[in-house]
Amino acid sequence: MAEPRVSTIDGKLAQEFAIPSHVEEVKDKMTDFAKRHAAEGRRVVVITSGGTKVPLESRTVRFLDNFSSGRRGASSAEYFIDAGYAVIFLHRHRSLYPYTRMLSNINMMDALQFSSAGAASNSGEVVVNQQVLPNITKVLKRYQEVKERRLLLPIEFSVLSEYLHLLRAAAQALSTIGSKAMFYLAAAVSDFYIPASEMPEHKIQSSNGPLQLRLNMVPKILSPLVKDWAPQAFVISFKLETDATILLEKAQRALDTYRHQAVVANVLDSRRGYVMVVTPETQAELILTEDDVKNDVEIEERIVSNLTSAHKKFIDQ
Ligand code: 9Z3
Repeated sequence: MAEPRVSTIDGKLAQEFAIPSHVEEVKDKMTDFAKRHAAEGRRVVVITSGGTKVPLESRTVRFLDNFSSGRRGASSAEYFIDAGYAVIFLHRHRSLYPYTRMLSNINMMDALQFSSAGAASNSGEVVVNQQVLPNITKVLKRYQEVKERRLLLPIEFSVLSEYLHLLRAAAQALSTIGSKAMFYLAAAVSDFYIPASEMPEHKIQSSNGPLQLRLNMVPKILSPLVKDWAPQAFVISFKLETDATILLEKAQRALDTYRHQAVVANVLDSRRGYVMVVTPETQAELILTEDDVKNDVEIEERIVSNLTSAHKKFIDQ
């Protein structure tokens, strides 16, 4: 049998970005996860979330980071599960996580205490204190149901090379379920990196004077993902700008270039209350009103609702 075609990006990934040792194992896990859920009639979404780290030294002391709290990815994961999807959550280590994000303002040590029986001696059973109990119970119920039904598969990355290889593995794993797969690429991914061959091994010395960096361009991974790795999947990228006037044009340009299904376009400062979902034919503005905000409505609920309907149409066609 002929070898599969190796695109230049596949070659570049192998040469310039360290391959994580567990990538094949993770790919098998993702393939099993996708096939099991698709067989049970569920659609499967890969959500990328959080920012990538780009190391400046191979024994890394310093790195460049892309900004993202992970809230968009984590909250979207919950809404996708509510909509009947199974979720592969490819996220930055220690960024916000589905369900536990709702408890992230609680200090665990303040939430726990010894039960009254052991209180005097500071021993015995540890219980959750009454102030946070209702909140924790509510989140725990949802979390445990998701765990029992095995609807969430978490995969972690920290550095850009891990993100790139794991995303490729996810795309290949989900190519087994065709159009039932969705990619929701909300992670904030670096455009620049230092190739392994040009990276100093040891800590850069400040005694050598001011530091000048020359960074290479990261290969545009969306292109092989759409064309080669998961050509039947429904693919959504995110476009982040700080200048609102160029947002729509940049989103449309991305659609023209990569020929995927939609771009969710947002501006850093207003991203919690306003996004545009841009497709080759349509532009939908999703806006939270003051009342929505008062009622704790999150914009991710609207984004996910818009995209799950579009995915259904895509599959039916
Ligand atoms: C986004 O635009 C996400 O919506 C945010 C979410 C990162 C702004 P938070 O995690 O924020 O809730 O704090 N993600 C994509 C960002 C990105 O890196 N886009 C690049 C670009 O726009 C590459 S596709 O050029």
